[in-house]
Amino acid sequence: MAPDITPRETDVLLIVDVQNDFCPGGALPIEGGHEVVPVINRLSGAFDHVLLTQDWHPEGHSSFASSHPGTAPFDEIEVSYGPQTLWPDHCVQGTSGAAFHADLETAKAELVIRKGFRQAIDSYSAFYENDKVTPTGLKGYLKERGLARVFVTGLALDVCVRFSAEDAHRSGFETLVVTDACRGVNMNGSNDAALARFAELGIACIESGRVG
Ligand code: VGL
Ligand code: ZN
Repeated sequence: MAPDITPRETDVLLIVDVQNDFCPGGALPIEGGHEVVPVINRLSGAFDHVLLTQDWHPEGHSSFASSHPGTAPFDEIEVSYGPQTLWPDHCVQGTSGAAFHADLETAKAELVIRKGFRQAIDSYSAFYENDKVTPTGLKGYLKERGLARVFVTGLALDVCVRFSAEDAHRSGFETLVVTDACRGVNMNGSNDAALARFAELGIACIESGRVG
């Protein structure tokens, strides 16, 4: 496919959670998670602005099933801000599982947004924590710098990529998801549900080959 989208000075590549724990062999492995790395590395070269997110939980985080006796990973519980899926312990601060995939090119990144570091609240989105109101500061960063269009990539398509793309859209940024630069957990059709929601909201889904 010949590239027909040339990144502008006001575009950002947002790379969500390309961390060891989300790749095969990690604590919360996503099938083919590592396959996004070369796709994202090529895209990074085409953008002036590259931003990373890093899932970054304290030990015993409230999103871990191990913190809730009688539950198992992938159960859903009700918490103060609504339903919360419980996960295996993952991306614990300072561990190798929380590190970026070794082949991910991170040197160009201008900003790393860490999220999920508050004990009592999970944070899927790069913009807002799971209560939908506690900001990470990313919206202000983008607005203040005049960055207007966000290309979202990374892991997981149906969790942190989905929430980040929806919040980018609702925060007033033109939002595109680069589908072959993402992989999902895909529980009960959640990949398709994410794509359907993108279509509903007018979030474009594109192939990485269009960017160059
Ligand atoms: C994620 C589940 C739990 C993600 C983070 O990065 O998509 N998924 N924490
Ligand atoms: Zn997490």
